Amino acid sequence: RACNIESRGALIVLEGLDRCGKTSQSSRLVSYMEGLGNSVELWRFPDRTTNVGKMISAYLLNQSELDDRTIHLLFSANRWEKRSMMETKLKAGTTLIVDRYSYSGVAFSSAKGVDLEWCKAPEIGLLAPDLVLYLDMPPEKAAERGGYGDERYERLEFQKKVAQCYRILHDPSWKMVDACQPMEDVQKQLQEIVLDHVLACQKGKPLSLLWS
Ligand code: Z5A
Repeated sequence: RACNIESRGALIVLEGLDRCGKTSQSSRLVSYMEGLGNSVELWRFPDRTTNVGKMISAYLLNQSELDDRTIHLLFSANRWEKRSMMETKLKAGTTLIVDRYSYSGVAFSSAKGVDLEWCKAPEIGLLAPDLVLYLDMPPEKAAERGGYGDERYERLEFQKKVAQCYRILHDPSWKMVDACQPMEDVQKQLQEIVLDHVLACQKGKPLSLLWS
């Protein structure tokens, strides 16, 4: 299903393991796009500022315990509560660079053993990204970067399982970028990839929906 619209912003998602450089590269991409005169915003999931986001944040900080499916649905709800704003911004011509999205949701929950199809179900009907940039990096290398903090999931063994789940989710349209390269090299490759996609959206590529 697709809703036909004219020129619009692009929905660009960065995914990858903890410490692969998503946050650094997302903000660099935003600066780059702004420098070219584009209307662009940096978004991230979880959005810890909402009420749902605050519950997620407490869970990640190990300040609360939640059943695996319950926290999965909260992560999904956190995307649903931003969905209409996302659509409005895109239709108004703003490109969104999004640090983590539904793929993180599915990869992290299925890494705990929750059925993958069950994990995908609540994401169906969210807006599909125009581009997924996967910052590819072995979990061992990622763990060496600045070390892990105290948040839940920041453990090597778990990150290895997450990497396997990302491999299952991966589809040929994803752009894989070697995240072990120096920051500037990764940045350059990302810049080259995004422009074509932004142009396609400006030319009227329709919005589509996830996993439907
Ligand atoms: N989660 C979930 O379970 N379900 C969901 O639906 C969603 C998320 C959306 C949120 O973490 C946690 O929630 C996350 C997934 C789960 N758990 N884990 N793991 P978050 O989003 O708040 O945190 P994060 O995404 O893991 O961010 P991060 O730890 O900050 O990693 P990053 O953004 O990928 O990397 P970075 O901050 O840009 O860089 C990390 C360090 O590496 C930093 O010191 C950089 O200077 C350095 N760095 C970056 N790039 C390079 C290069 N190229 N060379 C050398 N050093 C570099």
